[in-house]
Amino acid sequence: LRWITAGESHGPALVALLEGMVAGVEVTSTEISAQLARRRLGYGRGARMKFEADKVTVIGGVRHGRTMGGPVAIEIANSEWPKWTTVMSADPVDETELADLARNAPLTRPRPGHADYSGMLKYGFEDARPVLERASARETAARVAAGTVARAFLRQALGVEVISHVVAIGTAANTTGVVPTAADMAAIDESPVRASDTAAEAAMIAEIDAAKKEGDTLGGVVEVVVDGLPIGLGSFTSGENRLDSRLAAALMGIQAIKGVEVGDGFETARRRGSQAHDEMHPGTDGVLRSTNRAGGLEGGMTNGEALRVRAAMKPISTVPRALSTVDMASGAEASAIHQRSDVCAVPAAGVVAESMVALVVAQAVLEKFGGDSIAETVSNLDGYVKRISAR
Ligand code: EPS
Repeated sequence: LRWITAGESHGPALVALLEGMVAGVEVTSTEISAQLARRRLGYGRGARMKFEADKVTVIGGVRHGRTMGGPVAIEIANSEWPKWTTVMSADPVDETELADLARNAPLTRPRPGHADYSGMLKYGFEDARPVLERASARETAARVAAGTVARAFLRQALGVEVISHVVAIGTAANTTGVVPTAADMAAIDESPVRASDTAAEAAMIAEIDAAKKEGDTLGGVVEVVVDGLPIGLGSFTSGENRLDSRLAAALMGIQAIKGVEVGDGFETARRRGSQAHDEMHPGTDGVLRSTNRAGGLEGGMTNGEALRVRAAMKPISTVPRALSTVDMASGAEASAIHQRSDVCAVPAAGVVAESMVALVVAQAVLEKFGGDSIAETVSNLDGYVKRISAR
């Protein structure tokens, strides 16, 4: 399974391509739109989320609500495109018309923390526009669209749901240690910050309000959980086969993610061995564990416990209280670009992280069990499950 996206933040549309998905997975554009709607929510997002709409069209790979085995192509048209037809035109435009457009004024004051500075130098642009258009986290809409197909596959082949919750926003954190289950998802989606703990939710909202008042932005931490995966997805045989390395790469590839933890992650490093691992006991239905500090992964393979990974998002780098920078046109000290921004996009990052985890896990499932149709994948999986449970 592989995927790619194309498109710019203010372009006509984003496109997601997913290749290698088996035939027979039930998925509709309504379902994709529902996932995209989840990504747009969250307390602390900016004005653009309100006036812009994601319009989904499945371009290929699906017929009558089922995948056909070929590449799945999904277009997410941007309802704001009419305002950008000249600035973002793919074809050459009249230079004088462009020069008159305030919207096209060159962006020469790179935002610290953003791709602007290195991108301008690396690609030889005197204007940050072409950098920020593609670096923008708007692109995550396309990942969520592709991820919807992956999560439909996981639900239909394995009966598992990919869920997430916000663990921290700024210094406001959920310290309960309670890991939510699929049954908690509706309540988490109801929470304005997608928190699973009401005390933490109130503190997170207060922290967003305070940051907004002070012209500032906030980051945070999200946790993705997948319970019910078969033992043995991923492999210890080499670094790139380890499922944790693949999950980390996929999560780090999300805009603004600065850290990833598997299970108890960095906390595990502070513990002694006797307190760091998950002891095993004989059970009627296989081995039993009373803890899941490893986050469901040992030796780069799923071990039958809930998969649990966290991603840390930095505060959004378009800071209203503009940061100091250098004007790349004049070389003079300046204030960084700022027109508008979200205060916090951590709740949305949770939905994006779910999508990336769904894609990586679906890829590992297809690698292990293969098949051209979902029925074939399931039959291969059943044979394997029988074999390992006979031991
Ligand atoms: C983004 C900046 C904002 C966000 C955008 C991501 O856009 P603008 O610069 O036009 O205000 O609204 O996110 C989305 C549009 C989206 O759909 O998530 C950025 O710089 O990453």
